[in-house]
Amino acid sequence: MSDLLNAPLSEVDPLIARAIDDEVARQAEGLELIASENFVSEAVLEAMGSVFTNKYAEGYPRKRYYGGCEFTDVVEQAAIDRAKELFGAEHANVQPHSGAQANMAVLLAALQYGDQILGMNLSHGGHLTHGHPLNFSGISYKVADYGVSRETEQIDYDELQRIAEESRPKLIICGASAYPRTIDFERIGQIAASVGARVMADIAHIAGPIAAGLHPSPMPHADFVTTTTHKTLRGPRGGLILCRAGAEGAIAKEVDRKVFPGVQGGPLIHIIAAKAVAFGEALRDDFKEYQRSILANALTLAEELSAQGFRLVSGGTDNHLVLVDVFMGGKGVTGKVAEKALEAAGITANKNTIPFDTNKPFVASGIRLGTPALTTRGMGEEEMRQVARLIAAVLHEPESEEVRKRVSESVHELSARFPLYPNRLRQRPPEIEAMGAD
Ligand code: DSN
Repeated sequence: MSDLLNAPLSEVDPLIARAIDDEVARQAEGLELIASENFVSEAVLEAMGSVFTNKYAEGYPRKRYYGGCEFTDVVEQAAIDRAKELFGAEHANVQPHSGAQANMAVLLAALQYGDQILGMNLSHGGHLTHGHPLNFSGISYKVADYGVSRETEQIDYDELQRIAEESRPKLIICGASAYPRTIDFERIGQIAASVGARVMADIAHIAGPIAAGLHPSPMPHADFVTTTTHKTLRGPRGGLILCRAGAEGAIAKEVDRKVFPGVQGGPLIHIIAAKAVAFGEALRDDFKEYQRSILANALTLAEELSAQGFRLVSGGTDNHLVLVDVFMGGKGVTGKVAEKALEAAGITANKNTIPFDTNKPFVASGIRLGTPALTTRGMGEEEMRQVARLIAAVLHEPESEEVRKRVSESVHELSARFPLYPNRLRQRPPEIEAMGAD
């Protein structure tokens, strides 16, 4: 075992070592436009790969069920303090393994089984955990849903008020995974107050712009704020809950209890270490500049796609993502075809339903494009115009091998100008390299 303990991955498990190397190459050589993805720093990767993965630490700093938590407490307390500072929150729980578990803990803290909730419809940009019938949220609670207006394809707040009055929810869930416009958290807070509901704002997609002060914060208007940490926030894959402490810390305690022991056991301290590093990075001045560039890039991408003849859902974007109607009532291609054709040319995006979609979710009429990852690589508005033209070339002739080849070459040239993880790329030992690409 001692030999195994100290041997490199390439010797212990060549299959996995090679898959990791191939993934480094895929990320570096392609164009990543999935709106919920990003590239973390080497520092975040280092913290994630640290020996904290070995540690059990049920409980919270200074109140653990296991010994040996001295340094674990340093890490978790730093993550908590930095998250609070970043979002101006009274309380932070940094233990949720994912956004879904953060949401589950909040629903358990705020509701009784069978209570009425009101969430945004998934096909209008919401999220599974906001009340979808196949998700715990839809299984455990009575659900009413709201969406966007047919004309503007933006949230219809008057209609939301009407549905809230009709359904009398205990909790209104706002936030979205495919909504390109600013969310009026203040208005949602007013609607909730008018019907005696509480608010959970899931800011997974827009946590970065909010932290940078470039999107209005839900903190003054929501009882609970949840987010993932790996999207615009550019941290490790995980979740976070923010809330008021409440009288004598009662709300904070209830949330903490619902995370552990409510829905989770031992926290992932290596991930919490990486969250602390990412929150520290987000507190730096250059993070604001990064978020500004994400938004400017999304705007440019949207303008150029529009110039290339595509219809943008809601007419444009205020945030990091663009929802493109590639089907255009049958004149174009489905989202499914678009996703596959783009992938074959080295451009990664995901098919997405659009509001009032006539295609099924696995086919979909749209694609969702986001700029956080390419912006991390240092690409700017000129590159976004080029990316939009490459996307248009593929989608105008999705079956053409020649177009695909030409676009692939441009993708490689463009990605090579903005290196990603250069110290990880192609560092395979000769015997792994000899296994070839197939
Ligand atoms: N899967 C995430 C996204 O892509 O937006 C949401 O959970």
